[in-house]
Amino acid sequence: MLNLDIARIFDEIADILELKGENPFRIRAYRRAARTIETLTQDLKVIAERGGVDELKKIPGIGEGIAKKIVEIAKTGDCEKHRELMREVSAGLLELLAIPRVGPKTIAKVHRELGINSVEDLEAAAKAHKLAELPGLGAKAEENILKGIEQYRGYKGRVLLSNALPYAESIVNELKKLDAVGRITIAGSLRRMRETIGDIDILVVSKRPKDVMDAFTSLEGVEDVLAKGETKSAVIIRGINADVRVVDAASFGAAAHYFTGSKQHNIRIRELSVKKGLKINEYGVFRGEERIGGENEEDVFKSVGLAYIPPELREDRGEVEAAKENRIPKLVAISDLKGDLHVHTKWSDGKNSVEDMAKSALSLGYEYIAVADHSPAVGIAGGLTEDEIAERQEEIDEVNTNFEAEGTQFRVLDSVEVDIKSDFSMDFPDAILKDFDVVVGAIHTKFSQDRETMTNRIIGAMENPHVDIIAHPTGRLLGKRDPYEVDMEKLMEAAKRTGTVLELNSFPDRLDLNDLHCKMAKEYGVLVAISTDAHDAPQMRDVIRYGVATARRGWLEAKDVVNTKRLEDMRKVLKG
Ligand code: DGT
Ligand code: CA
Ligand code: CA
Repeated sequence: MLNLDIARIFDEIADILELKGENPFRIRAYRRAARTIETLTQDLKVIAERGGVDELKKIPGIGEGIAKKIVEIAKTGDCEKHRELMREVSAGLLELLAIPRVGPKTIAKVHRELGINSVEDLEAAAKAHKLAELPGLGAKAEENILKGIEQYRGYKGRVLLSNALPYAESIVNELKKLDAVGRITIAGSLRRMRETIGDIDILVVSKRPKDVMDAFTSLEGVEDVLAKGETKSAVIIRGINADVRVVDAASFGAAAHYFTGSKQHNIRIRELSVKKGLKINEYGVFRGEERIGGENEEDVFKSVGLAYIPPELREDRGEVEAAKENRIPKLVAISDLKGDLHVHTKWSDGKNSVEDMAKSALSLGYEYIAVADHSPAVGIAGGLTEDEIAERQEEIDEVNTNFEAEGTQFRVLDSVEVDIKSDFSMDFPDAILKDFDVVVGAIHTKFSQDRETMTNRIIGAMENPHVDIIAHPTGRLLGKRDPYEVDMEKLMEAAKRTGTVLELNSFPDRLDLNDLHCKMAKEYGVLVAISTDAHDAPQMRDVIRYGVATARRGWLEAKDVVNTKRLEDMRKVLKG
């Protein structure tokens, strides 16, 4: 039982309560608990077994009722409340909740009024214009719902990288405990760190494949065994498909290469091998009948005259040509980062104080953070007023003075995530913006403006002499919200011209800039800031890997990333 499983149960409870139109406060309590649990560093099951309800209640965001349920889940794998609610709704109805743009209130309404129970029902009703007749819904809503269904189908069956990677890592850790398991690796899109994952692929070297198959198909969390063979099995584990294949030690590298893909990359490698009179497949590299390599992945690349290509680049986006000419970039790594230029604190919608965030950053080996709390326009996020800026400044100064006094090289930069308003103005006047160390501009409203307007709105912000960084430049939320329309080429040109940095927001459902945009930024000579947008200290640590992975998929090296620079060098490349 992982923390994520417990969070999933509470989210499902909240979903069903929403469908039933129950008390919003109760719903919010479950959601809050789920969010807290997701980012917790300790294992909840361990806490529940050791300290029970009393110790659980000490965790902020977890009250008596939730704590009792955690104890129950830790003991039995589920709780009665969840089972009871799951009995009340059909699977089809629950599935409707996953459609972007359609909220639980709407679903409850169409279910009650029209007996809609599935995605297919909803689509048919929208197409027959039956929804538009319901109170509170209209033609526009109907159009929106159809768009949402289309988006949903596009993502269906795929999960966010962050939802698959921790599970895959825990499968690997479990299997590693077996004597029968030798080398083991994650393969597939997960090893390439794509932003969404179709299924988990794992390769294992073992002389006793049966032991591996037995262990894998009976792991905790396995919901269904789809296939169990001598060397290959497939299961559904915590809602995600996962494959494990056992291979010989002599084939491990060739298999790792083949099953890491991508398919397009593999095809290119196969073409090269044919030209050299070789055969490359998942079993090895062969000249005629003779195996000339395959134990290590390097064998595959070497045999066709290529330098090693890191998994993140294997998308047939120029990596084969680069490897031929020995110009594979030295990709940026988490250890290159010297700071985080977008975090929140209690002063807006964050959970931790300035000092907590700073200490946490220090423990990650950083030298600076920019506390970019929201500006007032983002009212629900507790935007900073002018008075609060001054009060917050005192706290920042005190934290910095304390670090200096103890000889710690660390600096909190005073910063703001200032709203770029739909009328193109900034949410703070220049007279205020000029005093911040770092200004992060961001769009939070009116995503529906047309492409030209949106492009000019962002370029306008870049032309402001105080705006250093543009946060999450396309506004997308994977699986929930499409990016707004922008002319990315024009944004890149303007960023280059104005010396504005573009953010790669590391939140797993944002990853914005995406991989292709990062590659574009590099080609334009635009610097990227890999930031977390963390709203609490654990997030700062947990989500950065997804941002760095995306930067690597975008070919970025340390020199392309502004927050790999030491403080003084970083400040020199920001405006002013
Ligand atoms: P996913 O699971 O949809 O996120 O994407 P992948 O890339 O993990 O794809 P998957 O799981 O279907 O297959 C894993 C790898 O196996 C894939 O990246 C490349 C390799 N592979 C699978 N089918 C083929 C194929 O028909 N031809 C070639 N050359 N390689 C294949
Ligand atoms: Ca896969
Ligand atoms: Ca697969």
